[in-house]
Amino acid sequence: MPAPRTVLLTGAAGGLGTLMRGLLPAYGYELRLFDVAPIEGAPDAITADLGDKEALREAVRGVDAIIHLAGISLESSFDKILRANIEGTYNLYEAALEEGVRRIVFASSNHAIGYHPRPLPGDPLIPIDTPRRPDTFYGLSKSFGEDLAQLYWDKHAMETVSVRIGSCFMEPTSVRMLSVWMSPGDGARLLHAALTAEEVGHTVVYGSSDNTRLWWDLTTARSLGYEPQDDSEQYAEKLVAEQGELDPDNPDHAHLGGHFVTDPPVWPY
Ligand code: NAI
Ligand code: 15L
Repeated sequence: MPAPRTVLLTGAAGGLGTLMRGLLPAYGYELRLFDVAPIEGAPDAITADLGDKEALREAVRGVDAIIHLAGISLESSFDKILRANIEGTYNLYEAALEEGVRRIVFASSNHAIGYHPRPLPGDPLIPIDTPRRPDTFYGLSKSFGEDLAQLYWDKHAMETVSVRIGSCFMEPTSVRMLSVWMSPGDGARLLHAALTAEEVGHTVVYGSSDNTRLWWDLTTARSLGYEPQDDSEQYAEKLVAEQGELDPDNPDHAHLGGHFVTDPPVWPY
């Protein structure tokens, strides 16, 4: 597909949104920013909630594509997840459909499959079609988002790349992250590939760097043209010295989702 020029970036005030605001313009994109939180130094940013359908409709009007990062990014109460991540993502897709936007990149998460046991050294990598096993209401909302994307492709021919992001931060901060980390530079490379690849229909990919300790298979991401440049291994010596290697008998270390599988459920639901 021709490279989109104007891209709506939802969640632009957040951690990943801030990183991508810095990196994506170098690929030639003009970003339109959207977040419920105001963005300092960005007077044109749209400050609105994903529940505001009118604001969403205006935000998507005229853009070539959308990168959808907005939402609650950790476990929360079901009510909050429902409003921001489930209804919010639906509202965005409806606005995009009404305004004729043809391509969305959806920030899914490893927590859609968080209860899956993590591979031990020598085990095969986790394939992209592994059954989903959300570890939280948060992970469940990402699972919903992937299904919503599939429905809008099948019913309306609206394309989505759902990126099951591992951990995208400046540096990995845990031994688990050595396996799932995506450097900001690789994050931008993957988003660019997802925006420009031909005929993606609805494609689900894992979002990680080319980590020595990788847990999942990046073949589908690579098939979009993604060529990761980074490897977390440069941080391994320090992190392992501080934290030790992962212990397979510790449930926080035994699953893809890490501590999300054992964190106490949020109350009230
Ligand atoms: P974040 O929590 O820093 O940013 C999320 C942004 O969404 C915030 O600026 C917040 O104000 C905005 N937001 C929340 N609810 C909203 C609503 N109802 N309407 C409008 N804006 C709303 O999260 P982060 O780390 O930047 O992640 C971005 C996206 O990527 C999230 O969807 C998250 O689930 C996903 N993701 C991130 C990972 C990471 O490593 N950073 C890993 C896996 C998934
Ligand atoms: C996520 O989905 C979260 O949004 C992010 O804050 C990290 O916790 C990441 O997963 C992770 O699994 O490390």
